[in-house]
Amino acid sequence: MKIGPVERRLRSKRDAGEKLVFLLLDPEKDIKVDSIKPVVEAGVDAIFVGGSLNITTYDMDKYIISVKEHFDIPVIIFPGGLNTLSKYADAILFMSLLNSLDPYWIIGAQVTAAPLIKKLGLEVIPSAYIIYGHGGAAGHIGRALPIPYEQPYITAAYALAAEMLGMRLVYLEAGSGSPMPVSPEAVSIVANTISDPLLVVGGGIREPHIARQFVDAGADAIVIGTIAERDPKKAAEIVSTVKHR
Ligand code: 1GP
Repeated sequence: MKIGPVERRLRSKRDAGEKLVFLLLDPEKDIKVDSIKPVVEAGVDAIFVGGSLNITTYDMDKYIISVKEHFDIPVIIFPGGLNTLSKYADAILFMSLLNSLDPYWIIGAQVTAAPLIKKLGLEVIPSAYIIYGHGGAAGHIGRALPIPYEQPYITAAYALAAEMLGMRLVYLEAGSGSPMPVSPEAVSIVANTISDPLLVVGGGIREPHIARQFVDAGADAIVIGTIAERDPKKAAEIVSTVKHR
């Protein structure tokens, strides 16, 4: 699968030494676009739209249209299932949950989704999704065997396997709203193990210094979601800390 324009843009920023911030918006929570304006304007590079439960394709379409009316940055689907596809997005993280115990989340959903994604004409970013520590709703729904917090080398082995399989983005996920984010040590070990994939870290990032720790450890991008819903001012601080470090 060729690299499309959205991924090219993200990679060229990364290759120029820039660190990236993605804002995750879950249509189920129906966050008003106006409330997250200061967060986006602080320098968010792309908006992820998706979630684990209670989202119809109609919700996805409606929400993405409204996000695109307000902001001129790429909207990327962060899929929670076949119900989260939308032709209005600019791209999709075509993810395999590598540490799921259920083949459905490793390859089953992808087989069903692939022809639909082709029909919708969405840009595909081949991605590995690796669930770590707490795991949150994604870990539960995705039947993950989360990697223990104190075993960063296991995370690195998954990430390396992902790169060897040709995946171009590796997403280390602690789970949305997780009480504990991924360990900076795991991020550093993974960053030193893989060379090409975009390394994305998310789940439980609520403080600027934590975000900073991850990018300093070698993450190319961080994802914030919950903090932008609860405290947009703090979320904007996180964004500017990463963008202007
Ligand atoms: C979840 O990593 C994202 O997939 C964001 O997590 O909601 O905890 O910021 P938070």
